[in-house]
Amino acid sequence: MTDFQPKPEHKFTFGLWTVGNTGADPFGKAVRKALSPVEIVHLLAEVGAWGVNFHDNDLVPIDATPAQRDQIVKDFKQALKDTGIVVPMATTNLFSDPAFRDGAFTSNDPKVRAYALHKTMRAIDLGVELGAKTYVFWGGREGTETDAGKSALESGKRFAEALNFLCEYALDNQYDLKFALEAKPNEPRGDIYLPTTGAMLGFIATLDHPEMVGVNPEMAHEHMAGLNFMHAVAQAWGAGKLFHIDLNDQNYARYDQDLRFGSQNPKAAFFLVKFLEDVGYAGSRHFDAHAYRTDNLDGVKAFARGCMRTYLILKEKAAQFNADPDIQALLAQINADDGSLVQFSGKYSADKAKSLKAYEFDRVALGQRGQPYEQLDQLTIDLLLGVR
Ligand code: GLT
Ligand code: MN
Ligand code: MN
Repeated sequence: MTDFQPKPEHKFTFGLWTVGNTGADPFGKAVRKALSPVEIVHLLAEVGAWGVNFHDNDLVPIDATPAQRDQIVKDFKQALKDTGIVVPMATTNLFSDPAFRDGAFTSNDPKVRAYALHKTMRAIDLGVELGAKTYVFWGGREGTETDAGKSALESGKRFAEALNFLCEYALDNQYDLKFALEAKPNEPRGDIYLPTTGAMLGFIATLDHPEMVGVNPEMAHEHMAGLNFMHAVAQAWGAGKLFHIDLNDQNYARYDQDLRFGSQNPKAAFFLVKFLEDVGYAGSRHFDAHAYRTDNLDGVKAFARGCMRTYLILKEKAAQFNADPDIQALLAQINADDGSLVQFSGKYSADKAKSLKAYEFDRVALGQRGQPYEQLDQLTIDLLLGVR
């Protein structure tokens, strides 16, 4: 049993916008005081995080003068130096300003599309200056409420054109940077384009530099779409595209809740952590969530500590699952293979196809084999509930 204390090697990160969340929502004002980026860096160090991520305007207000920008960046760098907190990821706010009311890269207004590129290039420069190696694109306003006036086909082309431009920009500047696309089905738009991680993976293959672009799947976003998050992550991993991950929680079919990691559906969180640890995912574990609106600053710290603690508890549970003799015996039974049809596995050949077509299967016998998934799942539940 470990003490579940976060350490730098766990690569736990938070966005400035996560622990900095003031609790404002569409129905009510802020309930917590806004913390400065420097205060947030110190808070993250206090709770034991490894890194901090930010949108350009989380750090530098959109209307800051160049002199103000320089001072803010200087103070932020000093806070990073004082605490040892690093910046693994950065991103652009392409959703808050009224200019982006109909999207950024997919806006019907070419001036807005040009401004979105301008803003993103500057934000990339800022991220790289602070050490970011991953650059996230979350197209929160890239979508519609009505399809009467915005072409989904044209929007896809515009989005691709923007990403192609920005890949060239990063290459031209010799930035050591990868892009990670984050899907979300809806909110703030009625429908957001490329609504799932699977859709993003298909889209990436159409880009000019697919090798530079991967995904940033978010647990809550896949849950909003009613999907199994771990399956999406597995597909991304299998494609070599898991460049980043946003961990949080979410009740299915609700508004965008961004709950503390593992707080809503610990079983799904367990299988996710088990997956990441089993395959050896080495990137950031970024918690894109925030404290309940009911809570004050102490609650924000409890929230941040809780995300990391739950991850580490589930990591230990995953190791326990892998070492449990009863669980492993069931898994061996489930995956048993007597090798009698090995000649049909693997790559295609004409001979193989011919003999497989001619082979006589005992279909009824195939249908009689059951699987002990009930037993295995109950052992998993016993383990998660702490009686194993
Ligand atoms: C916003 C969104 C998140 C994204 C952030 C990155 S901003 O909070 O809800 O899911 O990851 O732009
Ligand atoms: Mn979210
Ligand atoms: Mn996110």
